[in-house]
Amino acid sequence: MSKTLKTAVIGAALAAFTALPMVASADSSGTIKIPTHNWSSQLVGAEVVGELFKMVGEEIEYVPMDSQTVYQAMADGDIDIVHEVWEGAFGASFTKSLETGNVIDLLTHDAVTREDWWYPEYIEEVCPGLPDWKALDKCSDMFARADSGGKGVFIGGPVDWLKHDAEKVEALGMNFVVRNAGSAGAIWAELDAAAAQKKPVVIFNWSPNFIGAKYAGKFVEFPTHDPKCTSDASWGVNPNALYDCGNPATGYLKIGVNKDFEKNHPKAFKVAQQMNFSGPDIDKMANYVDTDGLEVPEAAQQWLNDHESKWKEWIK
Ligand code: TMO
Repeated sequence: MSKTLKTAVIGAALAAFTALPMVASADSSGTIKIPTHNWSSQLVGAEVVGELFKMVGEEIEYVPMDSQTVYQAMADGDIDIVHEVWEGAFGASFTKSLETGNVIDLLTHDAVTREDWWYPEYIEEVCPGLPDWKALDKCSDMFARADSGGKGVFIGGPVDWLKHDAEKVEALGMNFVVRNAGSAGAIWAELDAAAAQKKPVVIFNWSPNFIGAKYAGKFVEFPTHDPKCTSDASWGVNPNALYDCGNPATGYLKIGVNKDFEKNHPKAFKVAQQMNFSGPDIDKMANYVDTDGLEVPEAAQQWLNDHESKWKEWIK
């Protein structure tokens, strides 16, 4: 058999195998299922977590997955661990999964997180009053595009990050429209294109992330987040609407695991209990990929090489 034909046959066999219905719940003889999502620090961190689990003798498998439905998948036992639970984007879905009793809130990383509208600092020269959201709204014309009907354009993240930006625009009566980027890379492309010509642009961004090192910029200050903002319409500046506020400015970053993770994978569970990513850890994981151009596995290796004294403690 020729080499290419052999590869094709093996490929077909693999495809048939992976098409089998997936058996729910990872048993102790099985592999640890780690989800992968659509932003760089998560992809690199997933690889780091997987490498650490391998070091203690576990088998792992990466499962590309929607970043909201992963919480139900973790409750169902199809996913073992979510190592980057961002409060702003995923707090609601995570809380719901905890309420099933099948997911454990394992720990909170040192990294403090924020996810919200963000602009490069040069815009302050032409739009006075920033970072206040009302000032941004007064400057909405500057952010308009040929096809936005005179409204400012906000470049939002992929829809699975579920940021309720359109609801926020509506609740606050802003003269903006939301355009969801298809990927994190598409957001950076919008920013790069605008920054090259010092043109106004307002995008979804988050911290920790690589972008602060590349461009100075600030988050837009919306009315301060309160849990009631997303559950009680009467709360806030608009008494008839939810989402009339910013996202949490000091959000958590957590690890969640399936409730049987400890029983099924005791060695990995011990490692997971010791893990702790700082803000700079998350920054660097993103930066290796988005600025330095490393592939995800290389970026993970780079992080491991540079932080050996840290993770050695976790796998003791
Ligand atoms: C979900 N994210 C961290 C990209 O805001």
